[in-house]
Amino acid sequence: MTRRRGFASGVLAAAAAVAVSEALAALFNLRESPVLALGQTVIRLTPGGIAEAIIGVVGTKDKPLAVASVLAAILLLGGLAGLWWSTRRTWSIGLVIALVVAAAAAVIGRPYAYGAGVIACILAGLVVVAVLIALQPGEAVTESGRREFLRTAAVIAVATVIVGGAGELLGSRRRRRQEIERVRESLRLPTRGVAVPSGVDFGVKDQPRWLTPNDEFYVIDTVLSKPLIDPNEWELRIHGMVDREMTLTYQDLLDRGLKDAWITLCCVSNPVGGDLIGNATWSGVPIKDLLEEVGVQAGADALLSTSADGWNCGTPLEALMDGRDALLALTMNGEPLPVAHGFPVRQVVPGLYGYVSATKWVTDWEVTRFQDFSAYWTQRGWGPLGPIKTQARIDLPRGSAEAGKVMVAGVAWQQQVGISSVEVRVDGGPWQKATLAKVPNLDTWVQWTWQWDAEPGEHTIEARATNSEGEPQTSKIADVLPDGATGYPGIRVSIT
Ligand SMILES: Nc1nc2c(c(=O)[nH]1)N[C@H]1C(S)=C(S)[C@@H](COP(=O)(O)O)O[C@H]1N2
Ligand SMILES: [Mo]
Repeated sequence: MTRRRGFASGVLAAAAAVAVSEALAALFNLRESPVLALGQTVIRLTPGGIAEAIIGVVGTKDKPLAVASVLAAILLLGGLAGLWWSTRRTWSIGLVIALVVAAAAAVIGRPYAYGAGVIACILAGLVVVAVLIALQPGEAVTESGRREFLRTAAVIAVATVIVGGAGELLGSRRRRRQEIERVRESLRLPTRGVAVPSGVDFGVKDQPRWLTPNDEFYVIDTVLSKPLIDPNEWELRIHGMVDREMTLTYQDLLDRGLKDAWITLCCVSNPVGGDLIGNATWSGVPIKDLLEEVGVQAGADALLSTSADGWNCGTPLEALMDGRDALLALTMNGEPLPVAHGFPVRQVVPGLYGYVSATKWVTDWEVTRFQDFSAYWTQRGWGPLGPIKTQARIDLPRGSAEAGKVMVAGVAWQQQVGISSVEVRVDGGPWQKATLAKVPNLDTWVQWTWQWDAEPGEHTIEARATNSEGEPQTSKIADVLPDGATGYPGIRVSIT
């Protein structure tokens, strides 16, 4: 095996691996292929100054450039693995494993992490090894060996193109997505939009805004591919312990009129200090009105809602009918729901974690009893009821700051109950009252700030919220499983 052939076989192996991972990404309908995840990670890890310099040169071509650099790096490293294959087999395999691990880490590090993405990375690694074995069977350099090499290489190159092309064709889902996106964008729904009430946002630089933009809103669900539902075909079937079964269309909902509400939605998997929480304006039909229309029968205590993808959850009827803004929502921040957030219709129920209430792409309602079913997450050990716990988060400062006046800022929430105060303490010292911003109702998070006279050194800052019933959040540390994390949020800051 010549060095040139060794290198070429590695480049080809890497190209085949990329084609396979792209095709798998299309097959699994991944939001991002491993190559894209790597590209995004490269962008994220590029120091701000360098990124700015690059953008200064290439302008908005920085994203394609990042992807192209990742591809070039993969092919080059593949070449290296090919070069080493016959002489330094362990190095070669180590390099392939390192690449697979890096790609898998990039996939996992992205907000839309899917197990299938990791599988694609591993299969891509196996493809590299398989191609290297095929191209470097280990015979001496002979003229017939050269011909054999070229023949195998040609077959693999053709296979690579076919697999890559198949990935493109599998992209039929992409067309469907574009189609649904067009329908979605053409909808004009009566909604208040993104109006922000006055006094709710301090406007502190670098603090997340009180109203979370749709494209920054966390996305949590179990689907490998988001359901693509045409609102004209959408239906919600309501049945079970009801007096009159009913099937609703999108137009039926519009005809009933939409109600707007600001509601903070939180994931039970949000760790203390985490960002699986967001606040938006939702508009939809009150769930209570619909349940009253169908007539809930005596003895029922749960609404079992199921989405187009088969996920389900049980919500206490009490929470849906006690008059809170529990909505069958059509819009989010003044737009039709984004596909990732449940287009065309989802539920939003203030005061409950999403896993027991916020069914996206909802298509079926069964009025029933908790004792008669076990829903997706409760089958997996999560609590059946899922009320929101009192919690605070510290957003600022991040990492380090200069001595002197330092702005400590964050949010606190307990939807349906409300927050009456937030306190902050430094290095375990006395609790000090933070200033709260306004809130329009009990259902959103509240921003808080506290001016800190920071002295040089390493410090720990903690916060705790007290709810409107005078109950402070517990200091007891609990894991997210089974029904939500507790404990004071804390950050380490180095003051210079
Ligand atoms: N169909 C469906 N709906 C779902 C889920 C899901 O996995 N599938 N996850 C729930 C969970 S756990 C949460 S926290 C919220 C998240 O909503 P978001 O992705 O719009 O932020 O959706 C809920 N609705
Ligand atoms: Mo969640």
